[in-house]
Amino acid sequence: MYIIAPKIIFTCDNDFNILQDKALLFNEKILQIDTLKNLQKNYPQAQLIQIDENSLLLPAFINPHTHLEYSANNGNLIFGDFLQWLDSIFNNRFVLNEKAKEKLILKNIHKMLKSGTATIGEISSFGSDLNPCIRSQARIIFFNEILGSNENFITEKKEDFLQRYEKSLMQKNSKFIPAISVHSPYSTHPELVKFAIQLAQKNNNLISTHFLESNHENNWLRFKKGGFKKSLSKFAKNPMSFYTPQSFLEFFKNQRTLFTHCVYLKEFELLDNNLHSITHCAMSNKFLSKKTFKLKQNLKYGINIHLGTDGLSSNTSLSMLDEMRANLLIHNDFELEKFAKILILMATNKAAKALNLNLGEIKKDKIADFSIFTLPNSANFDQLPLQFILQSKEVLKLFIEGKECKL
Ligand code: MCF
Ligand code: FE
Repeated sequence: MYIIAPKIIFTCDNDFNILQDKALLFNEKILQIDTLKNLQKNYPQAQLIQIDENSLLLPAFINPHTHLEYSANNGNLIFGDFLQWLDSIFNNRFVLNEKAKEKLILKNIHKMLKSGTATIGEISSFGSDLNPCIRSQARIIFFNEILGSNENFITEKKEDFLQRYEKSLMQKNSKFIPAISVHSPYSTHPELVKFAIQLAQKNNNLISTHFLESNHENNWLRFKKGGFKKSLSKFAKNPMSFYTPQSFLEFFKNQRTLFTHCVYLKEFELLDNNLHSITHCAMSNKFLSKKTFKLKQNLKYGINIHLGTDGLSSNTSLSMLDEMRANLLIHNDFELEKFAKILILMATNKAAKALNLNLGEIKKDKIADFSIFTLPNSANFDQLPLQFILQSKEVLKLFIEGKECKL
């Protein structure tokens, strides 16, 4: 058992309560929150962890959407228009994947840990991220990707997917959670979607899917027209738009799913507030989507919305702090101090709910995933969350399941 006594705690409960001069008693879980004096009196055998006097403790960030296999992108991919980007992905993906060796992926996970992220939702396209993900200190939700629009290759696509998926199932533990990614409605044949969801239901897996990300996808699903027809004709003779937004959502009816992007979603009433959530990737949308996700407006629908960075394929950083700072700049219809609290919850509490994990809050019985940062010199409690986002880059310490990470 350990005790840690920061100056300030962001509990990241729904009301964003902030605690001053309280300490945590923890092992793999948070056991008690009380004054240091009381904890030391009641648990004399617990070891006190030495930290700076002026420190801030908060739940470790959760980034539920990365593409680590694209970590080698260094300007190779075209930003500004989704179909041009997609073309550049097709032309570069094997070269980029070849360059994103285990060492580079581990380096990026390490950077994420340093920036305060303990849980990573990794979209795995090729399976070359499996080893580094297992070897890393992070908690990984490993979303094995399935895609393919040509009906002549369905069997091959299923087999390729199953090989990767089964390999990941063998590694399952509390810090490595196999899951499934249905790439998107424009790239995934209904038979593959059905197949993936059946497997997910059988094995109680989470699903993640890219949905209504770009103007082109919006035109393709709603009006069956636009540039997608030409783009997809490389893969099938006469490409078809398989779904409407409604018919795609219908497949995910009883399935816990993270819908990534949803920039062009209008049918919020078709989402299930208990099982569905939206992963908002503001930086990625800025570069690929043509339009901004209406965060303030969409929060009113009551659906759980959390943050993700997406991969270095459509971002320049995998740090949730950088992503929060980008959100502060991109969405200008919020009151700043309030927005900072909303963003921190979207990187902790809300993401934990989306993934159905016992994380994301500093509360008795939660898993002890938390970070320690230098406390900013903030004038008052209302400014503190905003100044934390603006001033923080790297953790002083990071704990995952109560164990201090080597950083
Ligand atoms: O999230 C971004 C943009 N939207 C869709 N896909 C990707 C993103 N970053 C990487 N990807 C990958 C995706 O996983 O690009 C490929 C898929 O493997 C595009 S389809 C061949
Ligand atoms: Fe993505």
